[in-house]
Order: sequence, then structure tokens, then C-alpha cells
Amino acid sequence: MTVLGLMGKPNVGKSSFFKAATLKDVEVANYPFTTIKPNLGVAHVKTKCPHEKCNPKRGACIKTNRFVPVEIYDVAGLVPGAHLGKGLGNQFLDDVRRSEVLIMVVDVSGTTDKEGNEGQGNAVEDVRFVLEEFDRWLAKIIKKQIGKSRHAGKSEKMEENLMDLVGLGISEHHIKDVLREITPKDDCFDFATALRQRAKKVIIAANKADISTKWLTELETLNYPVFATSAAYELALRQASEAGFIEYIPGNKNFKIIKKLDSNQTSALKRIQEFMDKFEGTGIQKVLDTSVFELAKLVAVYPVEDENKLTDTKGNILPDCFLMKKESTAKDLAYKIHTTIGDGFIRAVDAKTKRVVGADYELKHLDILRIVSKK
Ligand SMILES: Nc1nc2c(ncn2[C@@H]2O[C@H](COP(=O)(O)OP(=O)(O)O)[C@@H](O)[C@H]2O)c(=O)[nH]1
Ligand SMILES: [Mg+2]
Repeated sequence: MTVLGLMGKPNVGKSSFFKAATLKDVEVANYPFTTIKPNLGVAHVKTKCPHEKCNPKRGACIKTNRFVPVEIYDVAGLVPGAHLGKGLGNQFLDDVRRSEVLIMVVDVSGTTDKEGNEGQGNAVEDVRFVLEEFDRWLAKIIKKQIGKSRHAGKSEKMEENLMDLVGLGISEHHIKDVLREITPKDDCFDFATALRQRAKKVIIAANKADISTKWLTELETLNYPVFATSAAYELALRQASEAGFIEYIPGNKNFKIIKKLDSNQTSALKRIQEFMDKFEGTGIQKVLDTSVFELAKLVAVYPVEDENKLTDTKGNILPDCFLMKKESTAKDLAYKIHTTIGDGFIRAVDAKTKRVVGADYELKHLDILRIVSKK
């Protein structure tokens, strides 16, 4: 499953983002998941569902908005010098190593200093130093790997030893590409930066935008997607929805009050609605969806066994929605369903056009496909 990692200095709202995104409210809840680590949870990306009466096995569907599960890590806050063991240390980096996309949460209002205490902050500088900490940590690991080959006295062993980095979510071709361009220097820092830039996508959640958006324009000059967010507001909305006060579909620009509220609650919700009018929602769902569909480059695909009724053999309508890499083929989808289905692949049928497609057919976002297999 795709993994997202929330990164940032302390007190920017990572845990609020995590809590809001993973809150098991009544509607987005039926995902069988036992938390092994307290900071690992299930969030959902939002996509379109072609059927109003579908029966999702995982995630949920609310008024043709299909919510598909992805994993998300909340990581301990990073302070300058973390790679040296300062502050909360390396636990942070262990958690993000599996993450394909790094969601950089920053305080766009600039009301927290570098250590996360109340004070003056610079959100652009925060992005820079957090990534630098990441790269320094990675450089330390690279240096150790290269050191191994020096001991062995064989420089050709270097590439082989560096291949161990695949355990950090860095693929072999990234390592080979970077090796072709950069020879690791003593501190391996530039090499680490180049690797991280290839292996990890970064997106910025310009959080606490409800306080002020002081640094937003400057953040937008960096080369990353940026969204103004309020994790606090998203959390409030999901909790209010869970408590039955409002009807709210995550990612929407508005909500509906369905219970009598006191004046405090009413004015709090009014403030939230004003924010949502200005930023087209709280931003949290946009960050999740952009991470998965644009940065991790996944497509959502619905496999079915009956291309007319859009059901499985038991009559469930669109029970599965799989997130697949953009270049994946019909055969890859068959393998995702089951190894024997993949091995016995004969053809696939596009439920929208009823056209037969072959093993090499490249999956498109929101495809509905029936796989015909020998098994
Ligand atoms: N105004 C405002 N406060 C927020 C927002 N997100 C988090 N906070 C507050 O910022 C503080 C730190 O939040 P937390 O999620 O624990 O930050 P973390 O240390 O990065 O995990 C808490 O008091 C939160 O209530 C936000 O979007 N807006
Ligand atoms: Mg936290």
C-alpha cells in the first residue's frame, strides 16, 4: 500500500493532520486494520465512484465519493541537528523511510520558532532545514555503506553495497542514475540530496492558515505543490460529523448543520466555513489526494467480474478500488487480484466501452475492468 509520511518541526500540526486524516468516523471506517505502531494509521484518498449503490470492501463511498485507504505515518518533530541525535532523533527518519511521499507540514503563519516554541518562524527556512536533516541522515547511511566497500578494498563493490539503500524506499535505478552523475564525496551530502530528490516526492501543507498565511506566497516559489491547510479545522469538522452535529464529506467546500447548536459551536463553525470559502475546503483532503494521484502517480481502478452489472460473483457492486502505478497494465491488475488470476490471464474487458483489451493495456484512472482468466 502506498505510504505517506508527515514531516516537519515540532508543533506545526502534524499530529492534528494525522488525527483528522485517520479519524475513524462512522462513514469512513470499515477498513480492517490493526495498528502495530501508534503513529501509523489509515487515511483515505477521495476519488469518483461510477455507481451510487456500490458496496466497498474497504474504505467507503459517500454520495459517489469513493474513499480509498492509504497508510500514513505521523512522525516525531524534527529540530535542527536531529541527524546527530539531537531532539527526538532518528526515530523520525525510520518512520519516513517507507514513505513514498513526504508531506511537509509547516506553520505558514510563522508563529512558532525552529524548535517549535511560540515565537517567530520562517516557513520557507523550515522546509529547507527539515529536508537538510533528512539528507544528512541519509548521507550518514550512505557513508557507512561506502565504508564497507573500502574495507573490502574493492571500489566496484560500492554500487553493490549502495543497493542496500532499497530498504529506504530508494530504488535501484535511482541509485544507478545518481552514481552516473555524482561521485560520492567524503560527507556524501550532495549524493544523498540527489537520491532523496529522485526517490521521495515532497508536498507542502501550509498549515495553521486559519491564523495567517504570512509565508504562503514565498512557499509557492519553492518547487513543490503547496496547499493552505487547517488541520485544526478539519479535525473539528470530522469530530462534529462523528458526533452527529454536521454532515461533512471530507474534501468538500462546505458542510451542513443537522443538529441544534449552542452559540459557541455556531460561531466556531461559521469561522470554519469562512476559511473554507476562502481556500476551497480545509486543504487536508487536497494534500492527501495530490500526494497519491499526482506525486505518487497512482490511478484508481475498479476490477469487476460482470462488466454489465459492475459486480463481483456475489453481486457486490464495485467492491474493490485499487490504487495502481500509472504505467501498470491489465495483467498487473490481474496479479493484484490474485496470482492465479494473473498467471491465467487471457484478456480484459473495459466495462465502459465493452472493448476487449490485452495484457499490455495501460490502466487509466477510473477504469472499470473485467479480467478474463483461465482460473
Ligand atoms: N490554529 C491552528 N492551530 C493548529 C492547527 N493544527 C494544529 N494546531 C495546534 O498546534 C499545536 C500543535 O499541534 P500538533 O498537531 O500536536 O503538532 P505536531 O507537534 O506537529 O504534531 C496544537 O495546539 C494544535 O491544536 C491549525 O491548523 N490551526
Ligand atoms: Mg506530534
